[in-house]
Amino acid sequence: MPDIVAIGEPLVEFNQARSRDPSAYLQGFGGDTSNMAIAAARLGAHVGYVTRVGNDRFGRMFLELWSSEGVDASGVTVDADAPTGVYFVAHGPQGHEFSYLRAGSAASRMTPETLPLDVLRAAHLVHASGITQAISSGACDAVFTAFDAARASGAVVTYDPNIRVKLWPLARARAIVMATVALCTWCLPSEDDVRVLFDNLTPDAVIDALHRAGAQGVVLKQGAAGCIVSNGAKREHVPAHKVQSVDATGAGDCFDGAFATRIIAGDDPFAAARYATAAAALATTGYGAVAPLPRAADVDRLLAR
Ligand code: KDG
Repeated sequence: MPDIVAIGEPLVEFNQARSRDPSAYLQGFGGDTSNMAIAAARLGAHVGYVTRVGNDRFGRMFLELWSSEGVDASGVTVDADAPTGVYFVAHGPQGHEFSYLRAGSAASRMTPETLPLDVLRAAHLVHASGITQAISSGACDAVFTAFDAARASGAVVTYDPNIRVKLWPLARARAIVMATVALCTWCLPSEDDVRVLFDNLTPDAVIDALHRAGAQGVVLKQGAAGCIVSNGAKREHVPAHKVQSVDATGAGDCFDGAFATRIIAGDDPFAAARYATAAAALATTGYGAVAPLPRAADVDRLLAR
């Protein structure tokens, strides 16, 4: 049984190519929690993924991808009546922008009843995101059930709010995310997330608020500025590495996968965050969410630089 289990929605990716033709898209793979699982697998963790995919070409492509990446897909169900989701990435002056074709997808038909509870109960770390919760009320309930099961068996719970305002009403997003923060061992928000959750708080005030809401630990991911790690007793800023970034899609997911991998391997959270910061920097050096995810040797090389 896998040590780390992630739950969510995989999306086939069409990423605008940086060619002269803006209508050219490169096909890749995405979906924040699938990205996280693949990142962790590439960094040496034993990872499983829980979702539903359509009985279609894209669903089969994901099953092949997870198999080739060493992600255990025994928690994946093929749904004969709904498609695998898709998203498009466009690149503009404000960075990347996502458009989705995911309403009614197979993954959105997850419910607490469809969860492989045996896989979740055996895991040492369970991960989900606000995107998993935003795709449907059944999937949202499934995250609460999975986190309850993880907490009952003493597993680490990692949670990335990854708030996508296109996917759910703001008031619901804020309410669900803050209710979930109360359940997590490690809350892993980005600066974009905290801008949606709080009005104009300093990073320290954000971390205080997340601890007050019940998070045992917080890592505030600050992109090119690195991250701030707080275990409740101690706080540390981890600077980012300078790399030639071309596309930040999936960098936060890579951080989550690398952080989970090192926590399960026994690192303290500050060392795990240093490692994850290096892994996330490398994830920005190529296009797409999955293709540039680094392997352990790449991260070791950057850390040694
Ligand atoms: O973090 C990258 C993800 O956002 C991307 O792969 C697509 O999961 C995705 C989403 O729903 O935005």
